[in-house]
Amino acid sequence: MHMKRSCSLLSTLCLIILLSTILTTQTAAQDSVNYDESKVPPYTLPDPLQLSNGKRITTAEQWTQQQRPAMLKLFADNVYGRMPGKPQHMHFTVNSIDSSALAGKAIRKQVTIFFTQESSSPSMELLLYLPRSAKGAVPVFTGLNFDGNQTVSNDTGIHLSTRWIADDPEKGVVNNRATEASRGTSASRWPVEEIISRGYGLATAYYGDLEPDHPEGWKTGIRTTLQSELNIKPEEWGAIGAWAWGLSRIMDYLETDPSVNAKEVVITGHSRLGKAALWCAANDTRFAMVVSNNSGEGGAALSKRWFGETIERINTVFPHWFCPKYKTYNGKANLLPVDQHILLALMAPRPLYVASASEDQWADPKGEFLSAKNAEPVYVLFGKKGLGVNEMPSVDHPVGETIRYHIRTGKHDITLYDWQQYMNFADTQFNRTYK
Ligand code: GTR
Repeated sequence: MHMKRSCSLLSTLCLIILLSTILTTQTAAQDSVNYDESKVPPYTLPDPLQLSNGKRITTAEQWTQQQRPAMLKLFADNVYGRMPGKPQHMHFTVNSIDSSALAGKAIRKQVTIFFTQESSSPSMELLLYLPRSAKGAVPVFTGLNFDGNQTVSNDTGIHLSTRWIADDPEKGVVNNRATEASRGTSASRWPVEEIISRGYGLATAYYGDLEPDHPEGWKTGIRTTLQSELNIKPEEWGAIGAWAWGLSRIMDYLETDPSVNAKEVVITGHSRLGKAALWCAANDTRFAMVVSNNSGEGGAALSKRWFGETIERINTVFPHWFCPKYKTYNGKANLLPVDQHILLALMAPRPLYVASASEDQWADPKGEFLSAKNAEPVYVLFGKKGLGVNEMPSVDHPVGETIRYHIRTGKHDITLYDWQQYMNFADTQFNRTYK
């Protein structure tokens, strides 16, 4: 009797231990981050050339007419949410022009992009530098910045952002507001003088003008303030969608500025803003060239490859970035009908540069390379060559023709080295002669 009781007690205990082990292993498997190449399990990537009826496309026309819209919709439905169009009554106000900025080398314009016809309406502040010596309209690099326009240069003529910015006293952001001390704090990421001296313009805006980057940010950002204007509910898209949408509004302005060659605008972005740049360029083919700098998970990196950041981690730490449906793929990347190589393929046939950094394992450099590699078949439809190599190049050795890739030595960042490669690539693509 006694024996029997202790036996059943023992088996209950065993069962409890077994169950809790299963549970913790499961949570650990989903939560854990893998940095070991030998532990990457096999995965299957969806074929960008395969139609939903199983047939394969073989021409650029089929891609453009059928497959491209279908793929774009899969990303909207499952990853980033719906992308609304241009608001009907947008308008621009040029607030200041300085024709001898940066020691006389540049023209600096500051423009408010109003999203409705009201001048009290939601808006974003655009900072535009143009080379003063330019003879005609110039090609322009554009991208959002993390901490306000005044952080990109020590140029004291830049208006201080008045919006909410994540606190960072060391970078001059106190009580969520920019102070004078914030000027130039991101200058290493924006080599304005170098860009200007190579004959390019630079257009940038603070991403928080569109949506402050925190889980409650949507309440004060455009997903709320423009919901009736754009006819979209806040939960139909995410913060990355809102930032991407803002990049298209920058293009709307650039198209109106005669100093800008709107046919040669390069969209760029670092990290989360690289994700936004890719999603924008997938939707908006007015951008002539696309640059993804260390954009990682939800950007250039493959999601189905278990290495570095995962869908579950990104959705947990940044619940506001993607559409709600994306959370259903937490721990289930294999069920996603797309992967990020198809997002990269949506850039075709436009020149695309994907860049990683050797110490940025979180963003999975190899996953970014493989994603670029697997976008190639779509470029081939257009008669364009992609990377031209099958293995990752060594550090600081850019490769590729219409799709280019490098892995830079160093940390998660955007540096002068990165910018130089992007400008070299743009020179080639736009037939410019600077050397
Ligand atoms: C990280 C995030 C990455 C990347 C990065 C950044 O914390 O996990 O996906 O977006 O932030 O934007 O700097």
